[in-house]
Amino acid sequence: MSPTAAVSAEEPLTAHALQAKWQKYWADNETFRAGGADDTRPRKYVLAMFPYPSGDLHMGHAENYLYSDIVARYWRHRGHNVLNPIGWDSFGLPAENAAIRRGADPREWTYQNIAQQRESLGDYGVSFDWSRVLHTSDPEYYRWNQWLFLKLYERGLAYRKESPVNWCPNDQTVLANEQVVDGRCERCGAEVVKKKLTQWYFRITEYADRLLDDLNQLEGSWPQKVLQMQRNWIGRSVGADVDFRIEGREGVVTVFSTRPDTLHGATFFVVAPDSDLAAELAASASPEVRMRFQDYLTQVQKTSEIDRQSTERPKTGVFLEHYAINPVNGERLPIWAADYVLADYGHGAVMAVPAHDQRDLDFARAFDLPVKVVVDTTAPITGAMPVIEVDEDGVPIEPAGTLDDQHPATTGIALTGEGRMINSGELNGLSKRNAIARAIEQLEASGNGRAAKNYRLRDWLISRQRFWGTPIPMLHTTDGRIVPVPEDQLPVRLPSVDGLDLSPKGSSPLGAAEGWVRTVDPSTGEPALRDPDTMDTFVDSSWYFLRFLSPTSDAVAFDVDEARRWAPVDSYIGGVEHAILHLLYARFLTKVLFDMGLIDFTEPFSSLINQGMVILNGAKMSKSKGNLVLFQEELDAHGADTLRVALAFAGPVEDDKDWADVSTTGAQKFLSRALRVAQDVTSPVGVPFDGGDAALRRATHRLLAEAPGLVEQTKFNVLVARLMELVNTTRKTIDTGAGGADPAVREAAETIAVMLDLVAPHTAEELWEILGHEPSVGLVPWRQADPVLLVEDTVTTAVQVNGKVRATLEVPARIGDAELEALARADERVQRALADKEIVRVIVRAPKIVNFAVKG
Ligand code: ANZ
Repeated sequence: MSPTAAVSAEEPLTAHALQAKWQKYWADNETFRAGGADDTRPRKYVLAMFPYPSGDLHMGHAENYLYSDIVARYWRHRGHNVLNPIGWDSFGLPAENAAIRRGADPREWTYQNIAQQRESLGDYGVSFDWSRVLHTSDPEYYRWNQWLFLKLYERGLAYRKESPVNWCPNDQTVLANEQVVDGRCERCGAEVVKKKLTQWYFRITEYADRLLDDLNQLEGSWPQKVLQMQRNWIGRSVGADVDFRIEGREGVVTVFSTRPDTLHGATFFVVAPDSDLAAELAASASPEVRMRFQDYLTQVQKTSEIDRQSTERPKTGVFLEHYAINPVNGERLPIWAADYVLADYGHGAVMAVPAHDQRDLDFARAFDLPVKVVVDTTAPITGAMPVIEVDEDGVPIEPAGTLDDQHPATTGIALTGEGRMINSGELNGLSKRNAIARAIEQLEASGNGRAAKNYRLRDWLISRQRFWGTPIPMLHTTDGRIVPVPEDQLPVRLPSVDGLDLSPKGSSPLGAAEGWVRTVDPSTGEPALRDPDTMDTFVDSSWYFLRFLSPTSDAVAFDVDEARRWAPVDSYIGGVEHAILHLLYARFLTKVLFDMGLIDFTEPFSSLINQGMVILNGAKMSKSKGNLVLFQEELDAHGADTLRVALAFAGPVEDDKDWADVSTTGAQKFLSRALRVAQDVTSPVGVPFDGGDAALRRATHRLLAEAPGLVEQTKFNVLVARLMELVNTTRKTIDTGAGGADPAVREAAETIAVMLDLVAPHTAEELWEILGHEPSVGLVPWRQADPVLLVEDTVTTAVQVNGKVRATLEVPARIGDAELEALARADERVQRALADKEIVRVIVRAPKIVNFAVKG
């Protein structure tokens, strides 16, 4: 063909022309715009975690937005009014760091990247409602972060305190505990140190119980692994606070213990070396101990929390020459400073019970401290009758040994199991569980303690000393008061970056924006300074799903009626890297908004889908390794539909997918085959389907019946496999059966077009048009399977015993060998024929024959 020849009508469109054609149609017709308040269809809110605009999209995004698109498209076909919005999580350090490197404005970098990502997502054919786009770095959005902050402040849930914080010396910023991985900054890898600073916090700990208990609502709808990670992160422990006096000191020192039953077994007392108490006690010790303590403290401050808790490290510590008095028996317990006790958990001090706690035992053995057993774990605890266990020959099994054999001081293994109390006064004879309850009663009665709970969860540190974030809407007056910016003065906009030095230096660059930071206290007219810190970007993403419901409102953060209609999110889709923080914060804010009476639900995401990663040759892709597969490049090379089919087919949603094993060629062939099938249909639109090829009709209806379950259980790869099968079966019928005129062929081709829309929407629209229909296929309802066509064909099987037919059975034509054998064995006539005989061999040839060879 000459290069100047016009494209003929028969020549198939290239993938890119197909994309352009249908994307224009969708945009012009706003095909995927969510229906408004008057839309009576049931609603579904489908949301993929919104992207951070750092450079190009990668293959992880390709996967994420494909899966959410499959779910969104599916519900439209099922007659739902679907909301599937997109926005950008566009504040944060990478923009600021890029701006520092290039001396540019973080805004430019951010909004350029957003434009590029937006184009890629458009090219990919995702059915977003493009009328609702939001960017968290727009003042129209972050204004509501500030509003939320003020609401939390009013409720006592936002507060300021001085405390040791995680400090990244490289990024010169504070990090939340969650952003410290193995003692290093999650972002840059620098070793994190502790620094005392005054910071803003959200009081998430006040919601700890609800955050934990409400996870039960999500059982079965969230991945088990994520539920467990949330539970561990909150880390509720139940036990008692016990008050100890210290000899020669006023007042009491409280310890938290999950095992108040073991109080009589306490043989020493440990305080965190970096606690105020340790410093106080060391100060009144001998000069030698004071020095030893100082050296030890210096060493401890360099040790990460993870290492401090490691059971592998030898135990270290310093005796502080002081004694605590055990409130239950008056015993003197030597007080040690040791790093396995953490300053900011419980009360930063423990009663050490080496017989029943492994850490205490390791310490006791290292420093030769006494070990006193108070729970006999060899004693039976089930009732008065000892249970004698016997082995399979009826010989009694030797008891596990006596307490002497198992003494922790000799074995080095703490006794942590069930047992009966000994050496514990009134508690003697009780089981561990009853003894815990009894010990708490005694502590409460004597005034020496009380029931208590403890959480691993800490309050959420939200202030950052950086530019590219939401300014905290608070003012500092000259007389030292802190006052909120009145709501009607929001947003507090970020100043221009001109003239500001953004490089990290330990205080916020905003503090140097003279014209911005100097203002007046609106209630007095006196001069005041703005708080120069900005908010952690996790604040932005903790409520964005609500903003999508009324993204342009300048009257409210979100419209409460819209929230009643749409929220909570029905399906939330994203990577498991957000299993803890983002989800926990969104859950927290949701509960706060519920308490404010603004929403009527307490969990933001009714179901959660976590996708696996896209890796390359077994390795995680990363810029630094230079093994990145770029989304836009793949899109340019293969076209959206091929890429989408290849990814959907690559494996189960939650599994990692190795791009090296993904076949775009296979995907592309499948799509061409589907197109040819549609082109070969010659029957007219509207032809009645009954009377066509029966086998093909059954295949079509089997898929109609099976597909909803496959999508709802996120088995997208199986759905693609089934579609491939149906395309092949249809091809065969065209080639060998009644040809393209058979109505069953049209029925199959139309079914393929409508289902293919989930994974390959451009091709599906084209199929639908070729088949003579009006667009959009994306809104065509999925047909119901005809039950009559689901009844399987049956055949007659002969069941023989030594070659003689003993029974005949009607069985499904597609039965497997094992199933058929089981049916044969269950038949009464066969059982009679087999009675008392030994079966030596069974030959099964499903679905026709079963033969039992027997002896005797
Ligand atoms: C006495 C005892 C006896 C304990 C026993 C355990 C077993 P979880 O379950 O993690 O909450 N503990 C308390 N505060 C601590 C701190 N700041 N740093 C390190 N350890 C601390 O652990 C609670 C238990 O950890 C508490 O119960 C306390 O030791 C210790 F047989 O008290 B236990």
